[in-house]
Amino acid sequence: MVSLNRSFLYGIGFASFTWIISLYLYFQLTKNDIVANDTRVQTEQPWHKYNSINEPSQKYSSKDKSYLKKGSSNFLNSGKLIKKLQPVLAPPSHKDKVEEELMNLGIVRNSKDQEIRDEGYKTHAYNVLVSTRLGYNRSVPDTRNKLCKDVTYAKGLPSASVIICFYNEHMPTLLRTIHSVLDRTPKHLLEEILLIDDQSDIPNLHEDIDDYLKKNNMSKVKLLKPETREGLIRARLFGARRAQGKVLVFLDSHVEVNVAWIEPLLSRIAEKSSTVVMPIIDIINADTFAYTSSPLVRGGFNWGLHFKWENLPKGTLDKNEDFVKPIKSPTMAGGLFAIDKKYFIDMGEYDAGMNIWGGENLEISFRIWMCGGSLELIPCSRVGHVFRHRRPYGSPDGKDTMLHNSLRVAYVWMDDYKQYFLNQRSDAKNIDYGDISSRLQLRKELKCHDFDWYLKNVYPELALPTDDEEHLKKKMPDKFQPWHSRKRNYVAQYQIRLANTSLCVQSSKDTKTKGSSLILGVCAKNKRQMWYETDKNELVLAQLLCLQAGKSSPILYKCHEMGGNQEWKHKGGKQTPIYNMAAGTCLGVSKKAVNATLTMKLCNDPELSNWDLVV
Ligand code: UD2
Ligand code: MN
Repeated sequence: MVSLNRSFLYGIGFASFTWIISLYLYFQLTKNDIVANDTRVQTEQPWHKYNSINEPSQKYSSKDKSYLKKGSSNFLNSGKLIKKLQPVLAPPSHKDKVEEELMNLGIVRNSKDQEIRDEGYKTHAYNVLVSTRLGYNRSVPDTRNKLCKDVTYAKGLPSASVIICFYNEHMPTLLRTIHSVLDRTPKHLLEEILLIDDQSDIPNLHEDIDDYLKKNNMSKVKLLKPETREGLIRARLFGARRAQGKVLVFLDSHVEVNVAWIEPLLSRIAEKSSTVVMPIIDIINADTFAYTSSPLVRGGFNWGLHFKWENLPKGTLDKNEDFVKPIKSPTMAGGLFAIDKKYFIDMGEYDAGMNIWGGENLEISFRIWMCGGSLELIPCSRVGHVFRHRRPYGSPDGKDTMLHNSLRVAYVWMDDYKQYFLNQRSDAKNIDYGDISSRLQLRKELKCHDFDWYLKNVYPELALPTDDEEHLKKKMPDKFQPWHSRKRNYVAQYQIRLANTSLCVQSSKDTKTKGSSLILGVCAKNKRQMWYETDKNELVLAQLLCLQAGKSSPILYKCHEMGGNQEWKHKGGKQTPIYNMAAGTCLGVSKKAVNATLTMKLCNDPELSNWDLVV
């Protein structure tokens, strides 16, 4: 106790001492530039600052003026200091921003970085360079509707077991998933995190995770491993059967949960144990790890039995309160949901005859609705998920497990409607989908509605292949709200000239040809050289196609509006690098000559990667 007090006093003493020094430095620096200090802190840990929960917009919109509004404007508008301070306190100009970006996350500094990045894409299908550099505890923008902040939840919510199964997940990404849960879940609501290693074969991955958990005393996290590779469906079952919590929460192994994510889920289950609830799945860009808000969309499917996102039926979001209320959804995406543990068991858990990946999400969705439960989206609960462009693993026997699993869904749950699926999949004829008798038995015991009931009552908007035009018209038009405005906002227009030359970037073919490369041409004011910058940092040639980073060279491609390889940062004016964060490299050229092809280069060669933006 005494020694504790003493060190406490030393602590205060030390703190005061550093405080005095800071004051001294403050006065010294005022003579020059008092906020330089501030800026330095920002640039050393840039993500710390711009991913801060309260300032979500600072990172991705270089035109954002919110920087000015945050506390500094009054100070700026008064006193003689203003002239001296402004350049530093002003909203980050393109210059500051680019320098920040260049120094951080995505940048490929050398061939070692390039190798890590390339290997990472092969094994994980996302940018591990960025993910590693983000660390384990970044904050994410609070993407909830403002009204969510006023909602209060009852005391005594049930506790949850969070079940995360993984196969060959990238360790820092998995650890960030775990830390986000530990950091943003009230302790008393988190019974445990069950990590199910589905026989990953990355050398030492299991041991390294185990070590990390032990070294950091993370006793709430239990690392388990089934004896064989089970696939995500049976791996989740393996976890669920060992869970101690009252509610099971399933998550993928590359997610980050948002502020107050679990309370609204648990609260809804506490109200009614037969509701299965899902957070809104926000988007973590696989190339940049940018965290962005998802619009409110619900789950549907098509007759190939593929899950799809779709707009909410008209009228779902009429009033303000509708943005915090549960929203019914015909299906779930599969990865992220919470369910009462007893209800999960009574309802027949998962179909353990399903392998590796696919189909289980529609199976559990149909089952919940048809057998008396309901499936809801909870708008105040948000969890970001890394959406990859491809799945980086297959099944051990090379079989199409999605087809195998979908056949089980069709034969157990879809009655005569399964024919629509089978008509689409002629390759399904001779596939052995295993024994489904116990699942048919379950359907009988639970006295479930038939599939016709489901379509009429839960998903009347789904078009049937037999619908005539009139039916289709009734189902489709005006039923859905547009949630994605396609209007493009141009903020600047310029030619891109290689610094100290009279050569400008132009399309190698005409401006309409998708996939064409870029070359240098003698600067001339024609549309093949006219670039339009959008508010999403896209560079659109002649207002038609977007500049897109490739592995070794950029191309012109249809604008996809997802950032990443079509998002370019520069400091404006003259002598600027043009940086693509997804690629981690800069726009460059192999030589200073007419017809030289544009390439993606490390950003450290000003001769061949500095540009003037000529208005
Ligand atoms: C979506 C779901 C996913 C699952 C899948 C259909 C979301 C966000 N994700 O695909 O949860 O429902 O649709 O089956 O809704 N894994 C294993 N063992 C395996 C294969 C995968 O443990 O053999 C793990 C994997 O590491 C990951 C999870 O299962 O944590 C889901 O796999 P995914 O991320 O490849 O699936 P995703 O998001 O494409
Ligand atoms: Mn996933």
